[in-house]
Order: sequence, then C-alpha cells, then structure tokens
Amino acid sequence: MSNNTVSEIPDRIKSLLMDNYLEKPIYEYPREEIANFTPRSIIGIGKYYAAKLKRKAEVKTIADLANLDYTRAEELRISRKLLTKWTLSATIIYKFATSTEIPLSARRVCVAGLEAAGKTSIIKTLQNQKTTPADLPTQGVALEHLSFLGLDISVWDLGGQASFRNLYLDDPTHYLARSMLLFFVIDAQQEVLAPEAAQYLDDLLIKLKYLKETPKIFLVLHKYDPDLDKNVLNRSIDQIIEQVNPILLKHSIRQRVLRTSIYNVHGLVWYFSRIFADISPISEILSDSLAFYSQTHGLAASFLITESGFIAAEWTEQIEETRDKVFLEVMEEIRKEVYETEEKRNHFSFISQIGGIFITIDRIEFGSINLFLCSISTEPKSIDDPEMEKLHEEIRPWIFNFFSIITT
Ligand SMILES: Nc1nc2c(ncn2[C@@H]2O[C@H](COP(=O)(O)OP(=O)(O)OP(=O)(O)O)[C@@H](O)[C@H]2O)c(=O)[nH]1
Ligand SMILES: [Mg+2]
Repeated sequence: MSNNTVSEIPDRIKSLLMDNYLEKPIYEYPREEIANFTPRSIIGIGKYYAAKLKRKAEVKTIADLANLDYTRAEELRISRKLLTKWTLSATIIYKFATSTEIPLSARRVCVAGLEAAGKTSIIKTLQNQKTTPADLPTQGVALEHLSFLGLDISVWDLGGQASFRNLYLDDPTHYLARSMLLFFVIDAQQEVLAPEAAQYLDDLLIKLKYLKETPKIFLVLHKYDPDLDKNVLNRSIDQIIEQVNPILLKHSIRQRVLRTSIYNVHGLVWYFSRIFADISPISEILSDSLAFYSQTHGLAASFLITESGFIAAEWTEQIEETRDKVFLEVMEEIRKEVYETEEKRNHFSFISQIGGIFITIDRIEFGSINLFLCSISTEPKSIDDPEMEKLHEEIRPWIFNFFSIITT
C-alpha cells in the first residue's frame, strides 16, 4: 500500500534498529508501523531491559518509549545515561515513522518574494553577517548555505525582479523542485504591493502543484521593525493577509505567518531556529535537557547556540524582559569567539551590561559540530567556580550522547 517502504529510511535511522525480533523483513512494513515495533528492536535494548520497561512503565512499543519521561530513570532503576539514549533513539525513530514531511535528506529551502522585500537581508542576518541598505539587488538566484545541528541547509535566494520571476516560472523544475520549505517574503510596510505579491505567490503555487511538490510554506511579513507604530504595521499586515489568504485557501495551504525584521535579530533567528528545529530530529530533546539542566542548577536562563548562530535550545524562564538584550550580547561574544579569537577557548565568562547578570559560555565540540552552551545567572559566578565545573561536567555527556546517535 504505502510507497514509504523501509528501504527509504535513511541509514541514520536504520542503524538504530535491529530486525531479529520482527516477523517479517523490515522493508515489508509500512513506514508508520515502525512506531509499533517492540523496544527490543532498538539496538542496545536487551531482553532484560525490555521486560523491565514493560513491567514498570508499560512501555510496549517504540512510540511508548518515545513518550517516556527519561527523568524517571531512578524510579525505574535504569541508568540515566542509558534511558536518555534509548528514549532519544525511540524519539528519532518515532518522528520518522509518523512524519508526513519530505524526508530529512531533502534539505533545500527556497526564499522567494518581490524585489526589495528583504530576502537577502534575512539570509545574511541568519548567517551572522551585517547587512547595509546599500546592498545590491540579487541578480537571478544566489545559492547560500546555513548549518543547523549538523544539517546542511542549502538556501536558494530567488532574486525578485520581474524578469527573474519569469525565469523561475518558466523553468520550475530547476528553480522550485525538491525544496523542503518555501519562505515567501513580503514587505510588511508596503501593503500597496500586496496584490502583486499575491499574484506571484499564486503563480509559484500553481507551478509547485504541477510538479506535485508540497514544501511547507511560510509567509514572512518582513520589515516589521521594532521602532515602528505597531497599530499602523498591523493594519498594513491585515490588508496584506486579506490579499494572500484566498490564494492559500485556493491551494489548501495552511497559513503560517512570521513577523520579522533585521532590526530584531533575536526574533528573526528565533523564528528560523524553530522552523529548522522542526526538521531536526534532536532539537526537542535538547530543549528538554536544557530545561532540566537549568532548573537543577538554578540558572536564570540558558541558550544552546550553534556555531552558525542558531538557537538549538532555549530556556528563559526568569529573564523575559531582558532576554533579547542578553541574547544579542551572547551572540556578539560568540561571533567574536568564532571569527576573531585565534585560539579556541573551552569556556569564558563575562558580565552583562544589564546590571546583575552573569554569563558563562562553554564550547561543546562533537566532530564537526560546535555548540555553545550559555549559562545565565543572577549571581556572580566565575568559570573557576566549582559549582560551574559541576554544571559543565553534567551537560557535556548529555549533548555528547545526542550527537553520538545522530552522527553514527
Ligand atoms: N526597514 C527595514 N528595511 C529592511 C529590512 N530588511 C531589509 N531591508 C532593506 O530593504 C532593502 C532590500 O533588501 P534586500 O535584502 O536586498 O531585498 P531582496 O528581497 O533580496 O531584493 P531582491 O534581491 O531584488 O529580490 C534594503 O535596502 C534593505 O536594507 C528590515 O527588516 N527593515
Ligand atoms: Mg536579494
């Protein structure tokens, strides 16, 4: 029935599974049925532990295991490290089995929209580069790269001048096919351009339908600048949505709207981080671990940031109002560390310009993946503080564990 046979499973997922405990060869199962496999089919879970999980926590399938709270390790008398690893494996398999997304291997995204909507500026901001109003319009397509938690994402920046738009529409197989996500960028301050933007979106969606492609579509209402009157902006956005909504409806596409500005870097990076996290199998579990880590150690906030500046996980319970400022300071320090410091430091700390906030940053390296763990505290802590040492000793192996799974 299903054309999603197991042979299409990426090696990364196959390598987590054993087929000795199945009634028939793995490739004969429909993809969604993998979620119902016994936990024993996960590599590393033997008979003894499978029985224990069943008896003590009613875990009978991979789906059950994916939903098991791994902080119950002590109560279940299973080592925390093992249980974390198994629930993570189960989560990755479960997500794969139940997702209707384009496979993880397709990591191409398109950014389209009218000229001067701000597409190139958004991409540059995500790449941690400065943009200036004097930057030139994109001539045709510019191919860019973003990296998120070990995923290499290639970004097609489709220059928006009318002559180029026609080029893409004339050859959609080349310009639009095999994309996982399509960001359609609209200048939120220019409601007069909305009919033209809506027309272009319609043209693109018609071509995608013809190609039988269903990338996730995001409307990026850009130039939503923080210093502008929100009433005026929102009124303009309402008018834009009014033009665009019928097009989405016509193509039965769910409305997903982002409001971004290059003058709100945290907001922009955060939005895109969430979207990319959605296509990364490990982001959710990283967030859970970070929350656990932060609460255990009484932190005010914490970020886990990738070398390229994306937020892999964030926990900011106690510093809601100053979060954006702190985030920008953190990003600036990381940028300096990555691009300007000659020798790599394993950790460093600094005091925020906002009074009473102390930040330490840890570099966590795993193969080619570099992460920065930022611990934000309201009490002065030095990097030589034994408390901090303890903290780092704890989180490192966790993160290490995650990456050992996704990269093997
Ligand atoms: N106020 C404001 N201006 C922005 C923002 N983002 C980009 N701009 C400005 O908008 C203009 C166009 O930006 P680009 O990024 O070149 O636009 P583009 O969509 O790539 O344009 P094409 O390459 O021609 O398709 C530039 O002057 C940018 O500085 C924003 O968030 N707010
Ligand atoms: Mg451009």
